[in-house]
Amino acid sequence: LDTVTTEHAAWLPAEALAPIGALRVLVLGSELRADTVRADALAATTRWGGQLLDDLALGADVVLALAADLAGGTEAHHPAVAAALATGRDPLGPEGFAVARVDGVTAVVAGGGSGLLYGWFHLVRTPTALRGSNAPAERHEPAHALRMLDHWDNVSVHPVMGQVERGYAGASLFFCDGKVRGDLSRVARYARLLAAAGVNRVSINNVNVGPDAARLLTADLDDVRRLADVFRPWGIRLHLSVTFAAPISLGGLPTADPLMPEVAQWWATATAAVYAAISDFGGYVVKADSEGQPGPFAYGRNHADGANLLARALAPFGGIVHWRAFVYNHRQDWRDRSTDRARAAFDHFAPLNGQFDENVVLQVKYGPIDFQPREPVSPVIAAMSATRLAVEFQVTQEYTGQQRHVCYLAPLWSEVLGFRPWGQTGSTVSEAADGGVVAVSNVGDDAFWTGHPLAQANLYAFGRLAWAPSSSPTALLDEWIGLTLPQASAGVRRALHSLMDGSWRTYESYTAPLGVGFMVSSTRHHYGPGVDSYEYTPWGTYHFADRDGVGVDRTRATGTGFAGQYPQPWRDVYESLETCPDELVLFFHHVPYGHVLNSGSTVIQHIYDTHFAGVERTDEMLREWAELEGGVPGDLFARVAELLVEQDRSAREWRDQINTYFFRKSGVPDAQGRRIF
Ligand code: BDP
Repeated sequence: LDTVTTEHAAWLPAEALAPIGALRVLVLGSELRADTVRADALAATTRWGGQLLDDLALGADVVLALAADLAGGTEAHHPAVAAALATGRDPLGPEGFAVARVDGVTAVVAGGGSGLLYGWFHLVRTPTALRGSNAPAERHEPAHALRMLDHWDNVSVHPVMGQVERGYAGASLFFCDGKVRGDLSRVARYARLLAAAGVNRVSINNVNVGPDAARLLTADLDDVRRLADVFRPWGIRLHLSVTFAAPISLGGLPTADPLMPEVAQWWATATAAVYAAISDFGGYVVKADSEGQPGPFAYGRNHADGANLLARALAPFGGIVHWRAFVYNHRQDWRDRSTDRARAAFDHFAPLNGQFDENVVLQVKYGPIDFQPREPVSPVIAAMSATRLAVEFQVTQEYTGQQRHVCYLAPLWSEVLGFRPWGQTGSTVSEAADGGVVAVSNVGDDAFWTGHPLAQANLYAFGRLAWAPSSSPTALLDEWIGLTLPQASAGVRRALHSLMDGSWRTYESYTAPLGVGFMVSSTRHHYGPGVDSYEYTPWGTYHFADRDGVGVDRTRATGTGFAGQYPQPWRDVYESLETCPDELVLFFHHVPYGHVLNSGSTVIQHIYDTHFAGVERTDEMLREWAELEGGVPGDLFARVAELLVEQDRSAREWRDQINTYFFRKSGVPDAQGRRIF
């Protein structure tokens, strides 16, 4: 029996457990080893089922047990344990657990060490599971076996991108001065944080692999092992981003051609060395033939050849290669309207469906372009029925306010996960993503972890949605608020909820309109408005605004044909102006400013109205936050207050530039006569 201390806390602050108080916890874990589940987290004691009743007689409030340890029939156990055991006939998976409360005892029965840990976190965030009357037994299993965070951390500071590419929370938690940190105590706390959210995989380095990072695979393996050792007790396996050119840059071979036997041999040897150091290593993440990264195209090979090369090196050890579908030509001729960046991933990958090895996971960004606040779901997801597939989100807020703006993204991810690419009777994106859910991390060495303290909610909600994709984003927000600010009054919690809940749509309202995307500043690294920043560049994200209209014609009839990459019903829904949802109208169609949306408003008036409303809302958010002074910790209050001032300023800048731009292009005045410039 062990008394729980705050050291066992789940989500951020140590006081998260305070409302729970001292509990006597009995852990039955004959199979638990220190390397499976952190010993001090679960205070593992070895007890066999036969002794359980006696132990409970000593007065435990909570019992955590591995199903395999509960010998004998249910009658041999306390009714709480028996009720948990009776939740289903199938054995619990290694991460699954069942929980029940009977006669003042709460029992968690788990399928494996990770399941016990997740069961424990479940109790911490569900205080009613620990107090009061009997509660019906519940069984919890993750919807996705793979719930992964990708870090875009550079080992050395990159001259343009800094230490963390698209990182807005300080420097890397893992690397400092060109190598893995000596002191990994903060990483251990981070691992606990991720486990509390349900994340079970991390890739530690940037998909754009610099020379220092490339060496993690070989010369610096021992340092990678140290990191893996820190993550392992929390049920988290480590992955590495690798460069496709490694056989040349690290191995000294003249080629990285995936069909050359010496190249395959090099990968096999390097991979065997990785597993000799880290037996539960997760696998490789690869960005190939994209934005300057090397890949199979250089040798006239396709991406199945490339992915299978690495997959075969990993297969003997049970490893996976996450092969990213983010492949497009960033040197296109902007005057050539027949090229369309949105088409690229489908054009490259759909013909390869069925050609990937079983341990290849094709990692697909949720939209066809690049993590915009509003995009249709990528058609690649529906095109790869015979390929394992992971959907990729961006928790780091590259295009959604860079952790200076409040932008709670769970509603966006939830919409994507619940979208049905084959129509109402078909599966959801979440169901199609049999290779799991992946996101780019938003964490750094910042004191609040995420720069903007409220951006923590995105990290938390990502993990929870990956575990249970049909969770309500609103409920997850409350869960995060409760765990993060356990001392806050109900009024403060409500205010915080109202500030954050609609913030993604607020952000959308004052930035690029109606799904057109990418009107961001290129010179300021995607922060703030840049109305024509990308319009005449080869990167290929255009809005085509002129005096008559705006939007990208992606129809089959007259445009790039992108709409035809969807199965029915979506190809027709998007093709037709009548049925295309308003929020995506400029993604799929080029329309006159006077075009009347389904909402009844014209495109130009919609632009004016949403941009004025967006700033009204950020003004209000400033006022709402001011009222929370004293209700939340002082450092948190000050940091958020300062950032809300910046958000409000930036929202005004967006409003003024977007409205002025479209007023000058169209010459159409605001119907309400507001001052535009
Ligand atoms: C884009 C980022 C770039 C990343 C790229 C990727 O701007 O920094 O390298 O995505 O996903 O959104 O590889």
